[in-house]
Amino acid sequence: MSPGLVRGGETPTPGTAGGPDPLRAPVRWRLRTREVPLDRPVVMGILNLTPDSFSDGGRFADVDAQITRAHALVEEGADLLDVGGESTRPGATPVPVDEELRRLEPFLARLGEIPVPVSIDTRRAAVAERALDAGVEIVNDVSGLSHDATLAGVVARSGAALVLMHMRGNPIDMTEWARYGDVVAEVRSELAGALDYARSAGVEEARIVLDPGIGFAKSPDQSLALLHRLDGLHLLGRPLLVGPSRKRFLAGPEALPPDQRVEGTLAACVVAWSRGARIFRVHDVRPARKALDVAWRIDHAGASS
Ligand code: HH2
Repeated sequence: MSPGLVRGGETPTPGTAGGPDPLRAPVRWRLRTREVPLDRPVVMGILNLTPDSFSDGGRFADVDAQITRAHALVEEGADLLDVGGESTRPGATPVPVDEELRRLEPFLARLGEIPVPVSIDTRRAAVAERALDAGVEIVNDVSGLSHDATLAGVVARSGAALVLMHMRGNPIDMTEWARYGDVVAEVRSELAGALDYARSAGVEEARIVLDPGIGFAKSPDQSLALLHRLDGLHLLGRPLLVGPSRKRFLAGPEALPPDQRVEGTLAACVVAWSRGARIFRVHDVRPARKALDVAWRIDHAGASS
């Protein structure tokens, strides 16, 4: 058995998972103080306050540059921002919690200047607590509550929204865990376990969205297969977030570097939208906004003609 998200949840049947099928029914995502409608694509802009993130590490070292970047992402069309102080790329060395907090603190102290809801990308309860004190609305845990046993309680007590992402192992060893018989069925079952665990810890279901964890304990082919069969995750009855942005599965035979994976990111987002994903975590907000808005207009063409 693999470590990580392996609580072995049951796969619910449609209509019994509590909540409408996000592929068919417009739903809303309940954050801490407001709700986000999910009938249109929701773009979550990435702001990594790290020296070593695989795509944007080290770009925004001082707090003025971070705040300027946050405003630029909002101006480009981000509905939400996801802020992180620890890289979780394959092979990344974990940072001590004090260092993660130190990286985030100047930005969190100025959180009130950010006009959209902010998510904290962390696996740690202490970091989530500080970010929640500062006013974040969402906790985005790439470990799906498997890293820190106290994080679920922190989320439940705060009334924050929660992104439960699928991974196995940890960033150092996760590539070894990329072994699946049926990647969609196994991701679904393991996410179902994480969802049960979050609910039993007191996190309200309406606040939870699920994420297949593109590139986390997934080979490039497994990431492609998950996007291809993304609708297989709707049985869980919760909205889906995807984070394909600039990831390795987009490198293709040309081995494109991260900054040349923007077009691939857009293709992945649009396909994911058409298979029912509703929230898109991206570095390149402006093109993602444009592409997803066109996808939405195509979906709704004919209604008024
Ligand atoms: N991907 C990354 C980080 N956080 N969160 C969710 N919910 N889904 C994802 O796919 C996801 C995530 C990795 O990307 P990035 O933040 O750009 O890189 P790094 O981990 O190197 O900071």
